[in-house]
Parts: sequence; C-alpha cells; structure tokens
Amino acid sequence: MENSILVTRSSMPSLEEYVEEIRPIWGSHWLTNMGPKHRELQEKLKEYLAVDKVELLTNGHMALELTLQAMNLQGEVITTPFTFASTTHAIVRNGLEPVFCDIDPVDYTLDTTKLESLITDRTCAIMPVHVYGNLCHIEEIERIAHKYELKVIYDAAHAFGETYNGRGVGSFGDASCFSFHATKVFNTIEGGAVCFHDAELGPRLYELKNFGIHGPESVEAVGANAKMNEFCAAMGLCNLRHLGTEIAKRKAVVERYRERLQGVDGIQLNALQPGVKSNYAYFPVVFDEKNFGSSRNEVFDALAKNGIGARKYFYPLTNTFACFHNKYDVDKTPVARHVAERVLTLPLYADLALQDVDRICDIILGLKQL
Ligand code: T4K
Repeated sequence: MENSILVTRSSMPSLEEYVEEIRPIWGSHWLTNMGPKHRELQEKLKEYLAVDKVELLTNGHMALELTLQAMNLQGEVITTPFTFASTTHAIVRNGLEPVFCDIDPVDYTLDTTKLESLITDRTCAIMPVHVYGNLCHIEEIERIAHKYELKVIYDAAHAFGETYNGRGVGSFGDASCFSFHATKVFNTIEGGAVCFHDAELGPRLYELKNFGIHGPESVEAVGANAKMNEFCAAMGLCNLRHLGTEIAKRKAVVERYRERLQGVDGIQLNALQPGVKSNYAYFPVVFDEKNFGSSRNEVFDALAKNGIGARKYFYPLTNTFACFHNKYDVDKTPVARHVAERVLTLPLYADLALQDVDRICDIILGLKQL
C-alpha cells in the first residue's frame, strides 16, 4: 500500500557516502573472507561496544549458533520462548535441548525467580534474551550461573550499544550475540557479532565461521560459512557514523508514543529500567482487552486498515512452533503466553514523523471503550 508505515525501516547512509566507502573494493577485488573493511569494522565495534573481543558474522543467528558450537556444550539450555525463532533454533540445531523458562510480566525477559527450579544435572547453559532491548536480570542470572557453573550466552540481538550502569551490555555473561539485520538499530544489511571473554573462544569462532579451516591443509571442525562480506562491513562503517543521531531520533519517537499512551487504562507500555541507557529498539504495547475495551488483534486490524503495519513480536511463542510437534508444554510458561497473546509492536524508526506517531496513537485511542 502506498504511504504505508511499516513496523520499521532500515537506517541507511547517503548513497554517496556508501559509494565512497566501497570504492577501494574496486581497486583491491577483495570482496569477502575477512578483508580490510571486515577488520576495520571489528575494531570499531570493540570501541563502540566497550568490549575486548568481537567476532563478526553473517547474521545474528549464526552468532548464536556458532557460539554454542564453539563452547562444545551438551545437554539442556534454559531459555525463553518469548523471542524470535532464531534463539530456540540455535539451541536445537546444535543438538541441545531447550528448556523454557517463563518471563517477567513487566520487562518480558527471563523470570529469574523461576530459573533455579529448571536446573538439572543436564543443564549446561542459560540463553536469556534482552528482548526489545530490555536488559535481563543480569546480576541474578550471573549469580545462579556461577552457583551451578553454567555458561551464559545472551541473545543481545535487540540490545546493540546499550549500557548497564555504564558498562557495555556485550561485556556481560560468557558471550553476547548481536544482530545487525536491516531491521535493527545498527545494521550491516545482514550481519551479527559475538562479544566474549574467553581468549580460546576467538580462534574457535574464527575457524567455525570459515568451515572449520585451521590452515591451508587442515580442517579441524565441522564449521559453517558465516563470514561477513566487505559490502556489509562497509555498510556498517557508514551506519556507525550516524548511529548517535539515529538513536536520538528514535528516542523522540518513543517519547511521543509515551506522551500519548502513558496512563491509558488497559495499555501497558515497556518498562523503563534504572541504570540502562536504551537504544530505543522497539515499542511494544500490551493490550488488556478487559480494561482497554479492544483486543490486540482488533488494534492490529484497525492499524492495518489504515496502512500501518504493526507486528505481533513475539507471537506465537517458540515453544508452540509446528516444527516442534507439541514437544513442549506451553502451560509451563503462562506469563509468556499471556503477553504473546496481547502484545503489539508499534512502528519505530529514526525517520518516523511525529505526525505519523500521532496518527497511530489516534487510531489506537479511538478504539478505547469508555
Ligand atoms: N534473536 C532475536 C531475539 C532476534 O529478534 C533476531 C532477529 C535474531 C536473534 C536473529 O538475528 P538475524 O539472524 O536476523 O541477524 C525480522 C528480522 O529479519 C530479524 O532479524 C529480527 N530478529 C526479527 C525480530 O524481525 P521479520 O520476518 O519480521 O522481518 P520482515 O522482513 O517482515 O521486516 C520487518 C519490517 O522491516 C518490514 O515490514 C519493513 C522493514 N524492513 C525489512 C527489510 C527486510 C526494511 O526496512 N528493510 C529491509 O531490508 O524478521
């Protein structure tokens, strides 16, 4: 539909800036396999994310999948079903067993009060998600992981550039995996990265993203092809220059939504987290039909009729996916089910005009039954 507003829109540099960035590639003919743009972006991201070790990958999913593989894990991984398919798939594709923990009703991240009871002698790791850029209960997760000697791999796909008490979010846990997909606050078209601490993990990840090739005549692991190419890295170098401005514009959009929707009976807005510097990645709203008068699906349909593409991130829950053939009991994650049935993620991107935010809010508030 013309003039439609979608849930997000990729941030892009000017065409001229991107052309300048990729011009040297025409001289070198070096297109991929850890070329100069790849290495430059990797160094710049260490600085931006305030972490020591970063490995760039083709996407956020391969970051999750290869990190689990690099850690040589076996058994069960405790995770959340309130996430994108990628988190659960990364676990299952590694031959590991996901064990689903319920979520916190306020920030939608893993409910740490329910975590310990899920630990068995087969548990090897926890994979929490900083969903919507809401940071997990980091201290509690780390306390429990330490007590039971479990690895913590954060799915930080939504949390690029955020800080907690001044510390880069990628520095928590054993590893944090970011997505640089076109729909993310920071994009490299497709892309992702892992931040980690263990010095031995770096060479493992480096090899695994390149088929497990150790040297010209030696292949030591069954790896994948997950190397970020030079054109994606160049996009990242350009987008990184403008990120501060883009995030400030997102903040203005979020503030306008809050101004308009805060305090409306039957609407729950995303929690503000003390100590967190937000990246304003998503704007989820939970509709309680009893108090609001209209259901999430009615709001979704009304917006769609007006050319506005809100999304039901994250419905359905991953523990209900058809590909798992009813293997998991969704009754064990009742809060996640409650939220997934009521949440709508409203359009949010840097260039979303405040008049459009007002139009979206007018449609939503028009559905409020007094
Ligand atoms: N963990 C979590 C928690 C994640 O949310 C994700 C990805 C991952 C891991 C894995 O990371 P990656 O491997 O993807 O790097 C989108 C994204 O494809 C996906 O990256 C993201 N999460 C997920 C939440 O959203 P879809 O299927 O909803 O995308 P799509 O194509 O419907 O696009 C949404 C909107 O974005 C469009 O309506 C318009 C806009 N858009 C889209 C594209 C593709 C653009 O403006 N430009 C574009 O190029 O999954």
